[in-house]
Amino acid sequence: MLIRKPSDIVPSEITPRELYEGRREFLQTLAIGGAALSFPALAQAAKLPNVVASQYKPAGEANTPLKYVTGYNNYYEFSVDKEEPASVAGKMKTRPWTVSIEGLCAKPQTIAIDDLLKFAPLEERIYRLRCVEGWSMVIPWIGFPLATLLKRVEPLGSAKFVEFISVADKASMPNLNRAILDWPYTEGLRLDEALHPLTLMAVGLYGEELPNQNGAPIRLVVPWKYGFKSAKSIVRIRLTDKMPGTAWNKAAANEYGFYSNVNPDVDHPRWSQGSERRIGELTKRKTLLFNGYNEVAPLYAGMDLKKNF
Ligand SMILES: Nc1nc2c(c(=O)[nH]1)N[C@H]1C(S)=C(S)[C@@H](COP(=O)(O)O)O[C@H]1N2
Ligand SMILES: [Mo]
Repeated sequence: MLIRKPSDIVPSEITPRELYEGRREFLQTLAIGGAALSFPALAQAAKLPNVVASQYKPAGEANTPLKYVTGYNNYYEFSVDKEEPASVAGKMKTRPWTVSIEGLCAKPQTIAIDDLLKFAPLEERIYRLRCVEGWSMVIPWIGFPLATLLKRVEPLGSAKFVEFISVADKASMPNLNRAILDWPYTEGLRLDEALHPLTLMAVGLYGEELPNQNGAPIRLVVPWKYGFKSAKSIVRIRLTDKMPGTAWNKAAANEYGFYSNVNPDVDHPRWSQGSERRIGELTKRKTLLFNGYNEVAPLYAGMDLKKNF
């Protein structure tokens, strides 16, 4: 088994293959319609009933076509290639599945996924997802606010942060044998960020249950932060009094901070954050502070966002 220190991770493993190989035609191909890419046929997914229509929709921006949303993914437990998760992730079993919510709360509990699906009215919310690598999508998610779930366990006054822990399923995830990240994949939010109404527990997209490669059966979506904050296939949520370590921060602290708010003025050491390419489009667009979700600005009042990146 290959165990390496984070400092041994070579950029080729954390840079999209199409970029370091200089496949410049790649995104163009995506824009033209994916002719050169073989997107696998979609597995039969269950339609989610009684979904409330969205009040959340970026004005004047088209949804990213389903084949890109489900065919171009970051899911490192399965592959560091973006086209592979679609065909590899199908092996992961998402039933039975439970999520335990524990730590500094009065009523810790473990909830089965099928109860979570009925747990709160499901709403469609169309959010931008901005990856730190410089691409973005507009995705019609289906889910419920994380706040609904957190309020149910009654966080204690001492709880200040929330840690999210993804599944580490050796049977289906080939990369768990490689020290690419410190598995299981973990992420974290400050409690007030976690309680913000924009923070969503997503259980579906485009009207159906989440495909495995997008984080089935339940994943986080934090639309004003870089995509990696939105942990997939969550099994455990922990309330804590200390800022939790996160998988990417442990791998490269100078590249991935705890906050990771989308910010065009704070560049990543290897990627400019000033602009982004919407998957499926040819011209780049300017990246917006907080990914355009200005309503979260009060969460960071008085904070130096260059230091707290
Ligand atoms: N468990 C887990 N969650 C993860 C990742 C991952 O590799 N493993 N990748 C992150 C990154 S870098 C991004 S950009 C988004 C991509 O979500 P999508 O494939 O649904 O677009 O998932 C995030 N959540
Ligand atoms: Mo990402």
